[in-house]
Amino acid sequence: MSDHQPSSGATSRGTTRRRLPAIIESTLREGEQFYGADFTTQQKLRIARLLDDFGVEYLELTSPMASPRSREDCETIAGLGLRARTLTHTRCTLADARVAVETGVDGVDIVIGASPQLRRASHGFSVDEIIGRAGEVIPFLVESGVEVRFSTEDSMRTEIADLLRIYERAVDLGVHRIGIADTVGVGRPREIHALIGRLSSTLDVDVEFHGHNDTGCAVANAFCAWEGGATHIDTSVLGIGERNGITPLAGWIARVTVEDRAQVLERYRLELLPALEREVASLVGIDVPFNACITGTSAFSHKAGIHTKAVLSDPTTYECLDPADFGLNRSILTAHRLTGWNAVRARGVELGVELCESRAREVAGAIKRLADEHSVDAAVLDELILSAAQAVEVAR
Ligand code: HCA
Ligand code: CU
Repeated sequence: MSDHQPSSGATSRGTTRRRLPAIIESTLREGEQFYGADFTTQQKLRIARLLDDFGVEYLELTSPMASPRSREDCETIAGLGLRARTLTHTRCTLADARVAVETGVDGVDIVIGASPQLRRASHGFSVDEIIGRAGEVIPFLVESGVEVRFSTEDSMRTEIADLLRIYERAVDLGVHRIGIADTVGVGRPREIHALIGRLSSTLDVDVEFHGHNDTGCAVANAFCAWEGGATHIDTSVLGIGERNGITPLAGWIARVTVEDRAQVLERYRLELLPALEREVASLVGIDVPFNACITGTSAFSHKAGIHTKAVLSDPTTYECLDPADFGLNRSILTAHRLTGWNAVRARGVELGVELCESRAREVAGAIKRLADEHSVDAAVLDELILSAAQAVEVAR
């Protein structure tokens, strides 16, 4: 049983229960744009199934226009009969939209650059021309019966008046969802909260947020987007994507688990997350970063004596998440100069011996002296504990 009780205040901080946003998992679209990603068909199918088992609500797939293989894979994944809805991502052209619908996906995510920078350097269209294109593509998609999302790339550097004009038209044309993309990771959490708040109070439509992590704000920005009214949040496994990527799935899950653990447990099979992240990391040739939320190697390790003492008596003192929810264990590090006698005694119990306080203090003191000279192997600590216990036995 979990030793984190909801009443402890360590989890479920939200007082009112609001529906969490749906996850649009973009490892198979944004993630393919990561420098180390070059997925084979089999690898894409594997990732799609793992994400579906985990419970994400949507899978976003690379545009079928990207390459012949991209098109075939998109068709194959759309035909798997997964629980997650499948989406593909296309430019705002009728030609792309037609092919997207032919792949059999449940929905199409249209994107077009809207900031002055992208209008100038990417496609050269004015805001009126963007609206004109939307007027061609959205009705076609709506009539095709797919779920339609219309997003402005680089929304955070686009004038709000331009965003409003574009989205008002998109909503009139019948889109199901609009998308705000912080394409260069420049958005501030409160600014995103305000923008999404304004859009969701002005327009009767679902709102998606896609945030890049260039300034380390991707999880905070996604969370503020949800607080502002976003109904859908984009993630990728480990955050992989262009440059240093987007909101990482595990970071998002950590954030919302703290907020509303019960709702997260109802939706997602959290115990599948560590293996999913390890597998995607190995497919793209990286390690899971040590500081990844939940799945990083040090995410649940405790070191200083003051911390370990408290964690041993009540883990919620220094953990806002329960590793057991994710099928993980915490680790109490003991063989170092910051150690404390409580941690030494707890290690003794794991080894099957009981040390009294004064013996445990002696061992802790010995470890500190050794560790001041050189790093101490965990086996050395165990030997010290066992010989201290033996000395007690002999003395009896
Ligand atoms: C891209 C850009 C995009 C699109 C996001 C969206 C971004 O690579 O096509 O569709 O909302 O960050 O703007 O990923
Ligand atoms: Cu992106």
